[in-house]
Amino acid sequence: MPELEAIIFDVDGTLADTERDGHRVAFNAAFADAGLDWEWSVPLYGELLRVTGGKERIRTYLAEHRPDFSPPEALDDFIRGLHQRKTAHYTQMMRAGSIGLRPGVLRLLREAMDAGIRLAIATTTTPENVSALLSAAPVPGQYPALQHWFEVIAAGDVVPAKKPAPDIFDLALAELGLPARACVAVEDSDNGVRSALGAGLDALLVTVSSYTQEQDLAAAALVVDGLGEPDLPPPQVVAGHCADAVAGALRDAACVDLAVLRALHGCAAAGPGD
Ligand code: XBP
Ligand code: MG
Repeated sequence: MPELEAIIFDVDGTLADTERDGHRVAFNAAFADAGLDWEWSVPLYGELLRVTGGKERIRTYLAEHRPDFSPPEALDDFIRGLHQRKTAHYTQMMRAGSIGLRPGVLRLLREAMDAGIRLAIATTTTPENVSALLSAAPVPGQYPALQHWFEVIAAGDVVPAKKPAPDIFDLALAELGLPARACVAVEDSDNGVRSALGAGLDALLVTVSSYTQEQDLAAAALVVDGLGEPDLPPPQVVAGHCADAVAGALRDAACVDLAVLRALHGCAAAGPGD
C-alpha cells in the first residue's frame, strides 16, 4: 500500500467557512462602491455558488438576474474591475481576522506537518484571498506564519478551467511531484468533490460547510460535519464508502486526526469492494 505523503486542502468552506460572511459580503460591498443596487442575499448567494469563481459568478448573475443591465464599459473589463474591488474588500476583512479557521484545522495541519506529511492547497479563489486568510491565522510561536506551512498553493485563474474541472488538483499534484494515490484531499462541496475525484484523488475527505450540508457528497470516501477536536463532541459521519473502514480510528481519536486520514488513505488505495 502506498504511503500517505501529502494532504491537499480546498480553502473556501474547508479551511474556513468564508462564503456567507466573507465572499458574499465583499461582493455586496463592491456593488455598493460601483453605485449598483445589487444585493446578494444569503439564499441567492447559495444558488450562485453552483458557479465557481467570483468573476464567473458575477457574469452568471448578470445573465440570469439583470438581463437588461448595460455595463459602462466592455463587459469583461467591467466584471474584472468589480471583482478587483471585491478582492480588496475581502482581503481587508480577512486580514482583520473577521473569519477564523474551522475547528480542528490548525490541529490537523500541525499534526501532519510534525509527521513530515507535505501540505498543499487547491482552490478556486484568488491567491491574495488565500494569503490574507492564512496570514491572519494565529499559530503557536515556534511555527512560521501559516501560509509557509503549505509547499504548494494552487489558486485562482492559473488553470484553464475552475472546479468542478480537475485542473487545479492536477496542478497541485504536478507541483508536489506526486501521484494522486499518495495523497488525501479535503473538500467541502459537490463541485470540489467532482474536481478532486476527476484528478484521481480517491482518498477524499469532505467536511460539509454551511452552504453544502444539503448537497449529495456521497461519492467521497468520507463525509463528516467537521474535523472536530478531541475535547468536543465527535464529528458526525454523514456518508462515504470508507466510513466503516475509518470508524475505529475515528472512535479512538474522537476527531479527524492523522490516524483517521491514514485509515482513509488505506481504504481508498484498497479500491471499491475490497
Ligand atoms: C471557492 C469559490 C470562489 C470564491 C470566490 O470555491 O468558488 O469562487 O467563492 O473567490 P472552492 P474569487 O472552495 O471550491 O475553491 O472571487 O476570488 O474568485
Ligand atoms: Mg470549497
